[in-house]
Amino acid sequence: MLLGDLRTAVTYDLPVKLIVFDNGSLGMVKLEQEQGGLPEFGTHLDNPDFAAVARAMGLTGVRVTDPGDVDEAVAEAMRTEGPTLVDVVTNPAEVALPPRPTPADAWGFAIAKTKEALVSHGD
Ligand SMILES: Cc1ncc(C[n+]2csc(CCOP(=O)(O)OP(=O)(O)O)c2C)c(N)n1
Repeated sequence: MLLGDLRTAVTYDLPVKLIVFDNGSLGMVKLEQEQGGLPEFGTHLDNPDFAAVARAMGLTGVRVTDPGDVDEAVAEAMRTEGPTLVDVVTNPAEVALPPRPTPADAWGFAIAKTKEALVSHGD
């Protein structure tokens, strides 16, 4: 979804509810790097507050940083008329696993983490 799409939802008063799973990361790319034994590189995202972005675009924006607030935030979004975005900050360590992790994936992950440890200890 692009920024302009948010405004389209406002222009046409679309009753859409958008949920952002904000893990601050190109998580899939990070996983692929790790599978291949490569240290993580360039996958961190310096994300803005997407609820604030949504508000600037005319939607209702709700930001969740505490897991205990998810239920209420979703309920609020469903109660609210018009387009609403819920920005849920998630744990980037909750990495999606490959559908069927293989020993080769595990080996790649071990190599990647070893390289990362060696680089960080070299600081
Ligand atoms: C147009 C396009 N460019 C590049 C890719 C390659 N790609 C696959 S997953 C991914 C990262 C997606 O990151 P994000 O949207 O933050 O989701 P996450 O993997 O963290 O769940 C990229 C760049 C793609 N699928 N489509």
